[in-house]
Amino acid sequence: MTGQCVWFEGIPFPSMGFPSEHLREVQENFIIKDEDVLLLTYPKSGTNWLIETVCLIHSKGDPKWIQSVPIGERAPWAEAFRGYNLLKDKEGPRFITSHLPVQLFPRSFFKSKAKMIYLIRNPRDVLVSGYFFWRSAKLVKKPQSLEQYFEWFIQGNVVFGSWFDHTRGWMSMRDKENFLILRYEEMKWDTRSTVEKICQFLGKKLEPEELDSVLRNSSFQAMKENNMSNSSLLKGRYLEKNGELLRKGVTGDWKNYFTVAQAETFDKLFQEKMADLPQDLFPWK
Ligand code: PPS
Repeated sequence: MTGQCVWFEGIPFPSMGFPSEHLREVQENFIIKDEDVLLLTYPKSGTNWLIETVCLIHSKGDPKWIQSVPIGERAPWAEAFRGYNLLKDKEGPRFITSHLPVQLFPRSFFKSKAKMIYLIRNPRDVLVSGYFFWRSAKLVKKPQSLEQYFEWFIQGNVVFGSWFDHTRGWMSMRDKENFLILRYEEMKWDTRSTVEKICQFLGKKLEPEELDSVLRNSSFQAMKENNMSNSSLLKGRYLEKNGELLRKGVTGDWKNYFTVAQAETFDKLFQEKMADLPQDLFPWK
């Protein structure tokens, strides 16, 4: 995958839209303001679902905004050249999305009071989701098989680097007041409680019918039907015609794809890399 990538400080980035001088500018000079809200994920962890949810909380469940403005303009990606330019000129509290590992993140954040939500997902499902996505993306060397992508993923030879390093890096922030960790799995299993948790973290109060509307309009089906959120705008330039951001939207899909040997290899690696972190951070099976 990394054959066609741009490398910055040892991390591979997609070949279009992430020039290294720009990544340096983001790291050194992008000013994060106290009132900004940051949405941080490793790719394929449910980023777009989190954005949609936070935008709907902001609009108190009114779907007008999410149905009229592309998702990438509502919460631009800081590390993407285009996203950064949108953010620089934005007034007021901003929603900022990023897949950056902690060591490359804008330095100003670490001195700010800006709130960050870090969404993680079972890396086995991240791997499967990534395999299907990158196979139909135009920005990277396409994997030829799941077997090949499995090897790339466990070695960290994928865009934005190793899942293990990314997760370990950001987990070091977990005791900070302005840092909320969410899991894709808990969002799936109890979406309502997760949305309430986000509201509490952001200091937002929703009426019951507003909360219902957030849940209805951020569902997998609603997002799949919303052309502002379903990646149809990416087709052509970035994605092949058959590329889908909203593929299945389930937990545990890796069980349909991993061989027994791959599952064992993955378990062993997970143990090696993550054993010293509290295991209740990772509530998946
Ligand atoms: S990206 O390209 O990194 O920004 O992708 P990202 O949004 O992080 O992850 C894509 C996966 O999230 C799933 N998704 C959802 N699941 C449940 N409900 C909703 N509303 C939802 N929206 C997106 C999406 O289907 C991708 O997972 P897979 O397993 O491939 O289906």
